[in-house]
Amino acid sequence: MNDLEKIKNADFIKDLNNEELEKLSQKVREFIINKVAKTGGHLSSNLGVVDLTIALLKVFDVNKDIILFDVGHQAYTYKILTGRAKDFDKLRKKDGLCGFQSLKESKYDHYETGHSGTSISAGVGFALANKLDNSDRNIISVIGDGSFSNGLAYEAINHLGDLGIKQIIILNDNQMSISLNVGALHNLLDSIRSAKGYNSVKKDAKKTLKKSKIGNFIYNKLDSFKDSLKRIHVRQGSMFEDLGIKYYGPINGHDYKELIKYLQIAKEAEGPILLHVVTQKGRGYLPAENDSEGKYHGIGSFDEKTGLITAKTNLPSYSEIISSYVYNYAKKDKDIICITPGMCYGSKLEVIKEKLPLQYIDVGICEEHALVMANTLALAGKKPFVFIYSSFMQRGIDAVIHDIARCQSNVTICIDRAGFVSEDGSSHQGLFDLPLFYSIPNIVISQPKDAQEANNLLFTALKTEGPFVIRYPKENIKYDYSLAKPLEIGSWEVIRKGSDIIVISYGVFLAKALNTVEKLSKEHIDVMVINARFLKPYDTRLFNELLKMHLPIIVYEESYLSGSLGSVLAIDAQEVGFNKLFVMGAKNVFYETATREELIKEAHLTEEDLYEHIKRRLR
Ligand SMILES: Cc1ncc(C[n+]2csc(CCOP(=O)(O)OP(=O)(O)O)c2C)c(N)n1
Repeated sequence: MNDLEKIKNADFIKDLNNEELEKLSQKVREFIINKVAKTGGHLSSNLGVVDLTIALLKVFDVNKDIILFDVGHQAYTYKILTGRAKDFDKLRKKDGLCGFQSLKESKYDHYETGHSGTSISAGVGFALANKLDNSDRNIISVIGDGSFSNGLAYEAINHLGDLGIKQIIILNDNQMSISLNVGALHNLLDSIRSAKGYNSVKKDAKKTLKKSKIGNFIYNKLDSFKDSLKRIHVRQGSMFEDLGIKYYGPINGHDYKELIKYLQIAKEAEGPILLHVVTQKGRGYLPAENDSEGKYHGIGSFDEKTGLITAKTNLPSYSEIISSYVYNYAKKDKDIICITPGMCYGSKLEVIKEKLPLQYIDVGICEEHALVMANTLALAGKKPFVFIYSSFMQRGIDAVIHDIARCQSNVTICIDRAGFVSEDGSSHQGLFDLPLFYSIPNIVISQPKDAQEANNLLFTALKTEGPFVIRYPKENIKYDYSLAKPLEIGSWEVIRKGSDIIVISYGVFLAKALNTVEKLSKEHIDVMVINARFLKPYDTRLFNELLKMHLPIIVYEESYLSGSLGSVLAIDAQEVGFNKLFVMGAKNVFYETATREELIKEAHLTEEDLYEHIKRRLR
């Protein structure tokens, strides 16, 4: 058993000196690299905050104080040192350790995390409760510079600065979001970091003072002077000061002496305070240190020695396929603008970024802004494509309703990771987008069954007036390229004729349905299969014809049941007195960490489940 696995709580850290803390850092880094190489996980972010986390645990009382990690993806050291090292073999596995901070997992986790930008708001709530309860519990929000670009963080800062209550914000600035960070704020932090301000002033002061005996005395004795250098000479930090939040920085996030000193200052300070801590993403693991793309941010299993990622399949992902088609269209049409809210690597937009820089925009982790901006780009005659994960789309839903749909603008929204999502747990499941979108007027919602249909839908989106959504799951599929054909909006496709029962499905579930149907055909059960590639508007003409066949109909889909295509079809079928339509979809619960296969099984949506369901309806 590794020493770290014996740790029950973090109290022992209080007794360690700086040298021992360094050794602990080393051990924790080795442990993280070793475990993540096997399980996969958020490697680089975690390696960067090892020292900062240990310093936090040294200065603060984890039994009383609240430490909130924004997104929560960088909380591995915190988990290890609060008694969870032994669970790391099951990191991000079913019934194992969550990849983020999670209330259910430990009494040391005080919040449910997974999405970016919540930590300061959540901290304000706890800080207000402190005030009401006269509690001296410290509230510490640790937020990365990528997440700091999120509007939610500023809403909270705006409130906090005005409240003036005690809350500690640690800005963990590693210059990276998933890949290199973007935006004016990033530039500002950049200039603070490299400011001659702090570093050279400190050096100049040292040089000048050390020239004389008395100066030397002053330099050594006036600790407060050295402290104040960090604040006074970094003019840029005044943005926070002007908002009522004390600023200290930049602080070396790998120097225990410096970290502990400033954390102590923060602990003793009155009112809100922000420590700007500079860390190195991927620290201690060369391939991760040298990675500017984001490959080692969230990674599958890899070879610890070489850093090479263990490939599971040679097939491309839907994300790769969609972005390659869009790239082909964008090459020929300068009005196509590809927009990502901080997810270049995940959405596989690297080629577009590199080859068509004028048609590529990364707004940082700002989903609402990405969508509202796309809306006016469209109103101004451009053809924006917004690439966004289903779960992060939740952030932008008002922008779709209030802005895009009401303006009926030509925005294409490519919803990645729609459906069940492996490993990341409840915060990242893509099950809400369809129910959230379905009730929005003026919007086309589609899902391709394969790569060719994805291309057809993208082509159709380009030819269609108004907002157009194409959703696709986190799956690898066969790539093929043939010329795209425009599809009639709302049209479904009869994949297979049959006389016993009808299955309506779409996306990758269609292939599962066809496998089941194949099996049933050997038992002489003849199933009709429909590809409902347009979820909205749907094919009313074909649907009415299906109803007239008076066969049982099963809608088999990868979405929550409430608000799914099936639920809408059931209502419409009932209107005309048809009551043999049944829907197989996800139950209305939060699905936790597991693989896609396990989640589909848990939701009773496997091919076998469909087989049983069909047999039951025919009894
Ligand atoms: C709302 C939302 N959008 C996107 C993401 C995906 N995401 C996870 S971590 C991350 C980068 C965070 O960067 P930063 O806060 O600087 O932390 P670092 O990983 O660099 O430590 C992103 C974009 C998310 N979790 N939540």
